[in-house]
Amino acid sequence: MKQRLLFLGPPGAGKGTQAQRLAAREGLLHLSTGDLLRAEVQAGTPLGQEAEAVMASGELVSDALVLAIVRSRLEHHAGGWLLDGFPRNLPQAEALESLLTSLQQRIEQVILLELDDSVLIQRLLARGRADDNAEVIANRLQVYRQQTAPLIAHYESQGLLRRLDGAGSIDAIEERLASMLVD
Ligand code: B4P
Repeated sequence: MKQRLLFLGPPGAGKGTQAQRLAAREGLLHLSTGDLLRAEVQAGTPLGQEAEAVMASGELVSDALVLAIVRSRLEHHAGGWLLDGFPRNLPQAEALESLLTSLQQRIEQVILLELDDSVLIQRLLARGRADDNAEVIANRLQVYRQQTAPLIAHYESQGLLRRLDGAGSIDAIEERLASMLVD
């Protein structure tokens, strides 16, 4: 199976949910920038203090902050990994590519989780995290369309993108994903 993967998709599409399962099953490092940022907020570090208000509004945390987090994790990890929620815009994608070149690694597959807005919104409202209210969700979707969605064409042009239907039960999507990755 491919060992260096990237999960792309709108907020609430199930990136974190599926990434956690796949990484546990395949022994990959699961690197979720959302989880790492929330841990910094929880710990009250200077980085967390900077990120907190940005995350609460649904905007993206600064590229420099996120990159520093990703770099420190990937530099010390020789095995496989699964990036979840990163990159979130073209500058982050370009920075990731130069980091990987310096580490003599490369992305082997990009999985795009696709789901209708109405279902995304229902899932996020049901979760009820601090940034899961109607107004912030609408902003996160707009940020996704403007800043993150251009990555679809970016990775498609590199022949790396596979599309995964994010509708259905968590188990059903996990099965679909597993069969996609053995191809
Ligand atoms: P993230 O933590 O990445 O959150 P997300 O995109 O909203 O969630 P995800 O798609 O992983 O959904 P999940 O599986 O949890 O980002 C949060 C914030 O952090 C961003 O807004 C931004 O401010 C900041 N940030 C993160 N990365 C950044 C970066 N690189 N640069 C700058 N800023 C960054 O699923 C959602 C819910 O649906 C869960 O409750 C789950 O249980 C449920 N669910 C999942 N699959 C389901 C299914 N099949 N059926 C029913 N429910 C399902």
